[in-house]
Amino acid sequence: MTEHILYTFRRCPYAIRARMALAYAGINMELRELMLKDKPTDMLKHSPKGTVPVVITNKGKVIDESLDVMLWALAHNDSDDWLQELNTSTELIKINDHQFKPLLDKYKYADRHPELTEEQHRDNTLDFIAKLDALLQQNQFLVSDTTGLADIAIFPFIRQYAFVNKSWFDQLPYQHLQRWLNHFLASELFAQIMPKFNLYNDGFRYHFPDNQLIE
Ligand SMILES: N[C@@H](CCC(=O)N[C@@H](CS)C(=O)NCC(=O)O)C(=O)O
Repeated sequence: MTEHILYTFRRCPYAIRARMALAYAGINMELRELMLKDKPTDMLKHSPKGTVPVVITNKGKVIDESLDVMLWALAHNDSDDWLQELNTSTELIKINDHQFKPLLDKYKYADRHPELTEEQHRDNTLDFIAKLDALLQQNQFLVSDTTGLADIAIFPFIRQYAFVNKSWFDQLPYQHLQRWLNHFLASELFAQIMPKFNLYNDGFRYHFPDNQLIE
């Protein structure tokens, strides 16, 4: 049987959330690593919008939005109930993707947005950061005391945010968010989906989630 195919880029937060859900669900796939400036033509043929992640199922269905990839994975297997409190989670993810992410990009690439200083761009992110910390003060994770969809969908963006200036992030008065970030950074699931893969355009393909090179 043909395998499902995953086009991915290691550091992309959307691709990270998708790989975490796919690995958690234990879905076997063929992983194809790419660089954004050199996208495989066969990926673009299936998904001309040219963003990662892209999944092509063994039935030929194209899934090219990261949240849809996560939901597809969890529909196969969700043994720890990541789909709990789905409406609350989806609302939080929407804020992350549509409000926080643009502010994160402006902070991360402040030199491209000289209308404000880096500190001013950073200040604009703090409402969401404080909101997450407040949620994590109430529960161990964002919507309950166990990991859910929102945690995995948002974690890669907070990781990116924290590492813009890690020493600044670490001294923020947001210890719940720091604890939560550290939990996922140290998790086996994150380690499992972050090895460095050679590029599909250089002829390399891998089994996922066991990360074995396909000979
Ligand atoms: N809404 C999309 C966004 C995905 C996205 O923007 N991914 C970035 C990489 S992190 C991308 O592929 N950008 C295309 C490019 O830079 O050429 C999703 O959730 O999958």
